[in-house]
Amino acid sequence: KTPPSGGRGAKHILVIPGDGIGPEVTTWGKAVLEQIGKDFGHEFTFDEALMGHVAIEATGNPLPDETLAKAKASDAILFGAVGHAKYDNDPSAKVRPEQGLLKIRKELGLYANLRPIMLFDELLEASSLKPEILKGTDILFFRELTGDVYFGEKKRSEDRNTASDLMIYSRYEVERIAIKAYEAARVRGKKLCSVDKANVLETSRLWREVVQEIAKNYPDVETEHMFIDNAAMQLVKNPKKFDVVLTANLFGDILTDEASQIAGSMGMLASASIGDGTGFFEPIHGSAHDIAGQDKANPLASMLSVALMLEIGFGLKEEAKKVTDAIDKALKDGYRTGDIADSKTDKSKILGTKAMGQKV
Ligand code: GGG
Repeated sequence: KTPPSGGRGAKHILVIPGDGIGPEVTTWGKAVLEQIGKDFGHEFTFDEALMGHVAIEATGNPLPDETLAKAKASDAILFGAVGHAKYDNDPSAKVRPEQGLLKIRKELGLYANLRPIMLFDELLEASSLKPEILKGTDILFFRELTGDVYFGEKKRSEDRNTASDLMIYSRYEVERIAIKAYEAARVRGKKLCSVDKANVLETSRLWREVVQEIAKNYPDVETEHMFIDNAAMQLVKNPKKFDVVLTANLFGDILTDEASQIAGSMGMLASASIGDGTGFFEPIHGSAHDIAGQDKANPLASMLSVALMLEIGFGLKEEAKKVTDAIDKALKDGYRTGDIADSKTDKSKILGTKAMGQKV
């Protein structure tokens, strides 16, 4: 979406804090938007809605109709996280927080989940990988978001001893995300790696066939096809070899958690989900109930999600850069949350969620 009058039109943002650390981190994402609004003279208006465990508790539904209606009427959505340990330990639970997230993605037609692996130089030491392997890594994942085993039919036999999740993709679903990924590759490093398991899975054979067809329209982009097991290994062995990575829902979910270790922590990775309607911006991390309400969560992924909202959602590049520059400055000044601190961090500069948000 391009904002009217040179980026000065009013934008209505729905904040869905969700569960666990979601409310703590989205507070700081929203604060970034308010500050950018003041600095650049943009008008951002806000509303809030329930999703996940908090919505189940309040209404019995992980995605209440009111939330969906508000989401459809907004210009962008800032989301925190969903999940609760209660459901993880109860496999028989029929209503689960994650159903809200999957449903809103489907309802809004958010089929492309962009997950940039941005490496701040100051965090090279915080990573589990060697700095010389990491330096210069810049990857943009395209995770397909509305297909795969997440949405295929789920079954349990009558005796409850056999279970199945249908992995299903259509040509159209692969085509539309492949085009989005190739368009991005064209203006980035002109390299695209499509990740699948075509030696075993029929869905992956369709995936590869479609990507090969789309590739013909992008002769300027170098295409590589890689099996998921090899990609998982290459990602930690030689992350610099990747530019745009295109993959399915399940593989993308797993690979990007792995890739968060390149950036130093799950608390550093933001995402943008785009497609047919309103853009949806969220950190890739979950609800982290073990640290919820303790002022320990890293708010930077939520703030970086706002940078993606500004750039991808509203076309406000300068404003987005101001956000990433402010985060870079806080890190250069030595400030860290616990998840990105290492043995060399000045202990007095290890901050809680609130203090880190204020520094930025
Ligand atoms: N902010 C991401 C989040 O809440 N993740 C929890 C979750 O269940 N995610 C499932 C998914 O991303 O497919």
